[in-house]
Amino acid sequence: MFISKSFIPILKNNPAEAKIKSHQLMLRVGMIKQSSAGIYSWLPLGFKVMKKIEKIVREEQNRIGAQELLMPTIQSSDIWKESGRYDEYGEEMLRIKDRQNREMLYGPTNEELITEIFRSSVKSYKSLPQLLYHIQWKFRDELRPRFGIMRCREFYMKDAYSFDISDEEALFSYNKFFLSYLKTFKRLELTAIPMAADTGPIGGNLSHEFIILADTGESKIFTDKRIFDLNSDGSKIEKKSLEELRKKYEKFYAVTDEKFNKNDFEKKVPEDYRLTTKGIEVGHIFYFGDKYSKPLNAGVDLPGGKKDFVKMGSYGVGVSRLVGAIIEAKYNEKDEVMKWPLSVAPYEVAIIPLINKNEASSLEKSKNIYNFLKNKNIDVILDDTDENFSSKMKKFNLIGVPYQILLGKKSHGDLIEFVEIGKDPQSLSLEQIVKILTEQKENI
Ligand code: 5CA
Repeated sequence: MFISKSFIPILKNNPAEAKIKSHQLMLRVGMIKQSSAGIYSWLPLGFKVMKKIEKIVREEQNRIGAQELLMPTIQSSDIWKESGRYDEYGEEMLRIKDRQNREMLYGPTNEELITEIFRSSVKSYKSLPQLLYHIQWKFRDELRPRFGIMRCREFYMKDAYSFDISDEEALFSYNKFFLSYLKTFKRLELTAIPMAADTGPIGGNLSHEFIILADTGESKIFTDKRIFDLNSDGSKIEKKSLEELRKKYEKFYAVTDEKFNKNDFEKKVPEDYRLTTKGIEVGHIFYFGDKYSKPLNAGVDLPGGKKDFVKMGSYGVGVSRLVGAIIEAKYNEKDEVMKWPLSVAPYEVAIIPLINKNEASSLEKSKNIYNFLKNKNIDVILDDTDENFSSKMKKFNLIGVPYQILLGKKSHGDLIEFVEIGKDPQSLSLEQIVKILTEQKENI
């Protein structure tokens, strides 16, 4: 992409209405535009990041054997009446009437609809387990939408649902998602900690929120610091290995506000390891047994001929919220610099030439480099405007493209000035640059 042809409407200053850095930055560099309260258009730069996040989320769902489908955004109220949640859900649900005066709604979540799909075709335990997911827009008429896309009304969510024959099998499914979430957030270069959490309107009695630390987060958390040193390395997708993984995490006290108990906290966590802080919920998993399968009558034949309701769980990732959450985690406030993880960066490398009357060849040279990198499958953007060098650099530091090629005075001959944001510049050949980028990408 050449910046002169791109649609990246950058603002000169931070918009006054934005209170936290992710909201400020997303408006400032033209990633999103508010269309009405809590509802946003995703402009090319923001959309690109979100799509890259979505791809990683999808890959990690597929890896544990979940199958993707797509349910509609608009649902009939009938199934919600069957489950009893139509009245329960309250004003957060956007209710709509069609021309036949039928009660419809814009889905805030999909437990009912997926159960209805399941019950219409699965009849035997032989077809279980089933792990199904989709990535779709949701609408929740939040009382106080705020912080841009962090708490908005229309948002993009990955929601998965598991169907199993018994509690034991269902917990195996739950643990698969537990692992998959740890892997997903790691690939996004986030440390997301699973914390025992309340289940709210989704229900059930086993639930973990995946939370990343941030002062601007809306979740209050109480945790043992040692949980930050854990990882999922070596875990296999088998019952015992996944059970051990979850136990390894659950050994440490880590809970959200609603689950907090002062006595437990002080008893279980030595003083030096106690951390009370705030975080952003980027994912939430639930186990709720037959809460939906029973009222919706979703049962299967068991081996002995008896019938039972399937045991279900649901598993959400806030795909659009993650765009803001990554900014909150990665933005360097002191230097006013953003650095996207390479895995989701809107562009992987920016070519920033110094273009002035005396250096007409600089643009030519940068176009050659651009084509060379494109051919190597590197996602590159070239700043071909005639802005001065330092304002170009400032702009890219805000956009957060993690690598920059600076074709200024320090690049001569075959040696090019190459910078990874936050690190010292290096003088490298184009081949060396490609090697670095390709190797980095292989690790994602
Ligand atoms: N059905 C379940 C799991 S599939 C469910 O809806 N869970 S949830 O309510 O916890 O939402 C899942 C994720 O969506 C949350 O962890 C959060 O990251 C994201 N999310 C929820 N509400 C909003 C909102 N108003 N704005 C942006 N993201 C949201």
